[in-house]
Amino acid sequence: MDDRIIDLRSDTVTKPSPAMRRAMAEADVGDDVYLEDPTLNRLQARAAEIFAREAALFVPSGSMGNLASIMAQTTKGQEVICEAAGHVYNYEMGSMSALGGVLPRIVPAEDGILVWAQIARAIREKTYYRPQTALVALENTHNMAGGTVYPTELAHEICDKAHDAGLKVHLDGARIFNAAAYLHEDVAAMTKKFDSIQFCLSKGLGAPVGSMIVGSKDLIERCRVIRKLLGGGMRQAGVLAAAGLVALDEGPKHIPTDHENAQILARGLAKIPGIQIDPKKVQTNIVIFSITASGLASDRLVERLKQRKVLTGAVDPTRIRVVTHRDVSRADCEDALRIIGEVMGAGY
Ligand code: TLP
Repeated sequence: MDDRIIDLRSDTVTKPSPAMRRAMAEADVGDDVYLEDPTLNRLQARAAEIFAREAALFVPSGSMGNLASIMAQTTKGQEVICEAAGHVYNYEMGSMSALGGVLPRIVPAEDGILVWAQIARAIREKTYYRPQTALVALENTHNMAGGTVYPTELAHEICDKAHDAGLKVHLDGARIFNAAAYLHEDVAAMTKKFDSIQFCLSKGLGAPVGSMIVGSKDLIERCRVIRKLLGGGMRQAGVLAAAGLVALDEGPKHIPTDHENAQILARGLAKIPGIQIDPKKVQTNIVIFSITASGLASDRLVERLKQRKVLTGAVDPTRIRVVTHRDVSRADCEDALRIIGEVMGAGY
């Protein structure tokens, strides 16, 4: 093995591909605050087309995409039902409360996958003295549950019943293309009942920056105003959109390989003494394993692995996350397994 670093911390770490770099260098640009960036307009039109929706909006990050979608569909003092380990609740700085003035109402679910009965129990009764439930936010794939996928029927059922109860439904689809690859389904059909969808260009699809919100024209116009309010109005963003267009085109083709590599990692990890993981539960590109039986602390193992040029992430004191993406190969995953085995065996 050469000296290269195997970066398994996240699928956010990918570098732009040569095709992206070329497209970025050659992009036609204009000022998007005047709606005049032709490349950004093309990206938004393309995203809307892929999801079979009226409109789409480019935002700098998944966090802003989630927040703008939430703010566009709630008013202050209302509640948003979300899964207890969900990204929107745990990793977005409490922005829905800090900036949106709404409360997360969290519900724990097995493998991060909520079912309607759990959501129904968390809906507030309609009285004037209680906060009112406005929105349900689902996450597909579910990051901290280890990249788990919502069965489409279940997602549809939740949307239908939420709508019947007068609620909107937002999808944090940061990795919706990973879910689509796992299910062999189309993202438009999978997400057709959601009121708003946020997906990331900068994760499995490999773009350097950016996320998209997709939905109705009316939702997107409200999100555009909120994006500006949050400081996310961009100027010649076509250089980023150019990479996003390439990501939409070539990204989904790479995802099945990322999933195969995650399986290689999961099966290999399961054989290392002191590690617990059920490879059958790994559906996409995220592998979370426990090292409880080894008696080691995650931070320490992460540090030792870093010294051996394998980058991983500690989820908590006993669990570690590794994520596959287009910049790690099968050989990299095999090398990483060997190194993890050696480091664990050395009893660090
Ligand atoms: N996730 C990041 C970290 O923040 C944990 C990662 O490395 O996985 N929704 C989901 C499901 C996400 O996993 C993330 C990022 C976001 C939203 C936010 O996207 P960004 O980082 O673009 O704000």
